[in-house]
Amino acid sequence: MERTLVLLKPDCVQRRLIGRLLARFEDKGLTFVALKMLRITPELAKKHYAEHVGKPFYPGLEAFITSAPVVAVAVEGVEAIRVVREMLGATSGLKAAAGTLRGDFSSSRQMNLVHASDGPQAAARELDLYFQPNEFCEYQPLVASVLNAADE
Ligand code: FUP
Repeated sequence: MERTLVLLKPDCVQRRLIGRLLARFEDKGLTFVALKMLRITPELAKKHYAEHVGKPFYPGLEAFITSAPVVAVAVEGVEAIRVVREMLGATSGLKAAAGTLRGDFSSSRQMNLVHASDGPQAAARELDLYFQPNEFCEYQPLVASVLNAADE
């Protein structure tokens, strides 16, 4: 089992796509174990996008990510980090394959609707940025026995 951070970005919230995008993760069989709406501050943006601070596109990226609320979700599942990244598609909605979230709903590199952690280290760091330890809800999904074989 892995946990990864999914962020539904301001364009997703503004376009009323929260429900449709969250449904895709549930349809896949992934489990939400924490979920909140929040407004990202410039300080949090600099932590989240630490690797991009200082790049030419960063000021625009920060203005965008702080422009409206986001929805942060801790998503759990077998190989969830890779599976979720593949569900998103390539960074730019113009290049993302049809069938992916960005490929189906976005035509932009910046306004690409959704973020997901790109590896185990990023997942741990990003989940810690958005959630306190006591905000994770532990429960046994009753559908688990029909989503995966016992040895998967
Ligand atoms: P991803 O891992 O797919 O979220 O993409 P990156 O970490 O490469 O980029 C982070 C965010 O910066 C993306 F949502 C898109 C945005 N970005 C730009 O707005 N302009 C650029 O030139 C590159 C990235």
